[in-house]
Amino acid sequence: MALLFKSDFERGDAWLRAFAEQAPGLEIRLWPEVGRPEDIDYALVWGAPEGMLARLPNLKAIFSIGAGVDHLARDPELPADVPLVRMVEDGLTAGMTEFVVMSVLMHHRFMLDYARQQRETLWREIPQIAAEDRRVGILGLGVLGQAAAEALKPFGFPLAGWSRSPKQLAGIESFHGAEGLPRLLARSDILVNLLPHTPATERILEATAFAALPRGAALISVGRGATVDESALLEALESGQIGAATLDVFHREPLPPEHPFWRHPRVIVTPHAAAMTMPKTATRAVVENIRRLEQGLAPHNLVDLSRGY
Ligand code: NDP
Ligand code: OXD
Repeated sequence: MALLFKSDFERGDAWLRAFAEQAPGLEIRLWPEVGRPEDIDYALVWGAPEGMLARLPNLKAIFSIGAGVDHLARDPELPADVPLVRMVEDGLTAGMTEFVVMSVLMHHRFMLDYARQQRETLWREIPQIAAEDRRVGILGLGVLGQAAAEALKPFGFPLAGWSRSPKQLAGIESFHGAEGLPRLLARSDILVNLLPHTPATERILEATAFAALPRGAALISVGRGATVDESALLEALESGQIGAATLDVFHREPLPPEHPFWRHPRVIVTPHAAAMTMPKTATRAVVENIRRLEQGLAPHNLVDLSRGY
């Protein structure tokens, strides 16, 4: 059995070690050394060139190295009859949970303001706000959104989330669908965007959405850049409607050097680094799904391409 590995990241060695430990019988081929295309049973990919997967005639499944599958869904030649599996693994979930908790706390405790004050050698205490008076809203209540919400619970923030389908989650006020979005926004002093990029979420955070937030709200955007109208966000930052933002994902990545976000005093930029797939734990998830597929079972975390995630 052979698996073709293609990633943009230089972490091939870690994956090879993990597969050697966890699935010694599985032959791993590192793209572009494909060998005979008909030998490839599985593909584990990030940043695959368009048409690459269509040229593997015996593929049994495509595994995305990322939780998001927009990088694959945009391939016009993506084989529609091959199961597409997104990445759900403990290392990635832990990384995103850390990043969201860190970012929420940074905005909650005015760290951007204190950093500016330090540059100005200004010793001034900013009145603290109790967590119970700071409402956090999470767009996307899937694997990562729910994990982040659980980790935020002990701090005492009033929590709410928004999803496509209705949810009942203990301690999290849940909104869904088009009519639920403005209601979620209106009660979010800190908004966490963990939405996938699909046709339905493209630029969903635009001027009207920003206007629906409480004045001065903070935005933490870690899902996909394409879900945010960046010009509208800049305007909302200029007007003070959005008080501060942590942005990890962008329309164009790497973020071009001339982009105003880089130098905006109310913006923290990170280079799409909120969470990384961890080879050791991710290999466990892939190997378990290969075992299921070989037994004729459906894999976990199958993507529904009609929804786009
Ligand atoms: P899931 O598929 O588990 O969750 C997606 C959530 O978004 C679900 O709650 C879903 O609703 C909701 N959703 C999707 N479309 C809509 C819509 N049109 N309206 C309302 N809600 C919608 O994904 P994950 O939580 O695992 O990952 C989320 C995203 O995070 C990924 O797609 C990826 O883009 C991004 N990501 C970013 C990383 C980074 O480093 N910056 C790292 C990892 C992931 P429902 O529950 O009803 O299906
Ligand atoms: C992902 C990502 O989708 O890293 O996992 O962006």
